Amino acid sequence: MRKLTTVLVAAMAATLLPAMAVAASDDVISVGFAQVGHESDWRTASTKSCQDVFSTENGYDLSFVDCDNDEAAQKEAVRSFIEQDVDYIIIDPIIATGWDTVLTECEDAGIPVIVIDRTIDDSDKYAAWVGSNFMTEGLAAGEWLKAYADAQGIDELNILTISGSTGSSAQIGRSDGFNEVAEKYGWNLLDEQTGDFTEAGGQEVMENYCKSYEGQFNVVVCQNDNEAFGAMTAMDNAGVTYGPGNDVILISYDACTAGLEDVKAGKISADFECNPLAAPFVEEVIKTIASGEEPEKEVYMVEHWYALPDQIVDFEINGEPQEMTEVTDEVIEAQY
Ligand code: GYE
Repeated sequence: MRKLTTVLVAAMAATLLPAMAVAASDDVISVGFAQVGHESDWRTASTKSCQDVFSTENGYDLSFVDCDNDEAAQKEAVRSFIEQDVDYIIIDPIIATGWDTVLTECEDAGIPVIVIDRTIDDSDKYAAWVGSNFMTEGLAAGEWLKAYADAQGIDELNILTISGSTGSSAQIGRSDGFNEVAEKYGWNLLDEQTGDFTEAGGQEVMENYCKSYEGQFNVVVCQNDNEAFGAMTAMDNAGVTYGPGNDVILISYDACTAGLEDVKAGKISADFECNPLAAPFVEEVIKTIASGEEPEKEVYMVEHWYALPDQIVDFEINGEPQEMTEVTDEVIEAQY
């Protein structure tokens, strides 16, 4: 771990002896990152964010493990970081529960754990969490749908959901938030099956939906953009039209670049952002811990709700007015 004295000595050495290499090996901060997998554009951006911030040039030694959506492999990865005696462990938990034992092992080893993105719901033995409010995302999608359907004069909503990986906090929050709104307004929730946050999963579920619910649905909610890409392929093949003015209102989450391109193209009706660029905030947490202070336990990412002008409507979440962002080429250009 980088110690203040080491830093000062290194700085002095740099001034006095510029020709000497000053980066002693104990200056390097070792970080183990147990990543969920590589299932989506969101995930690719999250991985890149961590690799960019925790780079060798920035003074880090990053052990990165892609856990390929396998909970057991993820716990193994964390235990291997304990074996390596890394300075910090970052976990993006595949599922929200079952963590207390391994977090206790981290605590016993004296290694601070920083949780990113998805939450751990059955243990608080970690230093900090940096991520998104998935419940808010679900509520936003629901309340937007209410305001949009009202504006369009659509009074019957028959909804199919393609959910994310079952038991992940992203899935739980988005489902709970959206379904709470659906119950409040008495919408017809026809079905909810998992597409595991992948394009192939989204396509497969939508192919089945197109057969089982032919002519019976007018809303499809995909819990991430990659599922929406797959769902669109399935609807194209089944002759179902989607997007503003068509058979189906298509709602998505993440708002990655390709997702926003589909909003701009009039395919996705509204896209609710989830921001994957958490690593700079994680670095702040590490610096706070290294300086001997206690970090904020929860840090929330800032997120936007995206649509084209005709789909931008006023709505509130628990009495709080929400702003929507128009998708333009500049917005797409700047997105992850
Ligand atoms: O929405 C999805 C990814 O955990 C918020 O996981 C993340 C989700 C994201 O695979 O695209």
